[in-house]
Amino acid sequence: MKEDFKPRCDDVIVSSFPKSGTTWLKALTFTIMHRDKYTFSSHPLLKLNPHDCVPFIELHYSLKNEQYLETLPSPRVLGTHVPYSLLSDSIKTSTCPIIHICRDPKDVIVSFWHMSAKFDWLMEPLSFKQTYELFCEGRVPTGPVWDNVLEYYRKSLSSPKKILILKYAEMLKDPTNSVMRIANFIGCPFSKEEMKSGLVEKIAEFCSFNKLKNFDTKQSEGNLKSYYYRKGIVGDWQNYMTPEMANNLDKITKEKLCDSSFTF
Ligand code: PAP
Repeated sequence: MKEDFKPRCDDVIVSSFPKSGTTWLKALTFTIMHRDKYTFSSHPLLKLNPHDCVPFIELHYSLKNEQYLETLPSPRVLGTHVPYSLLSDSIKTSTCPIIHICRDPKDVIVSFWHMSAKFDWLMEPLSFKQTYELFCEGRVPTGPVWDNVLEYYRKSLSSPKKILILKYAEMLKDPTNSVMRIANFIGCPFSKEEMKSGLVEKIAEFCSFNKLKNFDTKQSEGNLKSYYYRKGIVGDWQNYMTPEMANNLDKITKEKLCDSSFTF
């Protein structure tokens, strides 16, 4: 992927550390970008998981099925969990915008642990404590969670037109504002007429947790709904971590972020 992938100039890339809200961001970006093409009553997301509408670039390379990406019509929305430093130069130097979503590592760990338990055919299930410890050590897929967001964050400071950072908790508080920010960032802002018609709110509602979770989508083996929709809230870590575990992780997070102005 690093050597071979060539973005198109009208691609939009959504990036994230796993379990940070990727599915949601994919649904929002796809719906915003294709709002002239699909009505809500005949929308692909009614039948397809957002991950089937917005494929992960690296997944198709790992399956040796990268040609699939070429078959998608423009403009494409593509996803990646790859850290910024490992992205291809062709993506970094292209004009295509990157939207990065991030989330409090405490909630990421909980979400990740629930997801990993579903992969018992691939790996021995880990206890929550084991998962927590591996996260604290940074020994997790796609690298330490702090480095992942910091790489994108630092780049967004020097190239604000290239990278937009969105925070899961802020998006949950004000989803319509997030819809507007995404639309402005990818260069298709809402017109006055669209805003008056309530389209921004309708898109936020269409991509809300309860809506996406309950659409009667086709469930392929690799894309079961239960992988991507669980609770969709902020603060579920309180049901899994002792105050000591939470304080310890917050301390590590603070240390890792101390050279930056970034907070989750
Ligand atoms: P992925 O890395 O496997 O693609 P990702 O979509 O990044 O997963 O994260 C899944 C989390 O986003 C889940 O969080 P939870 O386990 O704490 O519940 C999932 O519930 C949440 N999520 C999915 N869709 C939405 C949505 N529309 N609004 C808010 N949260 C959502």
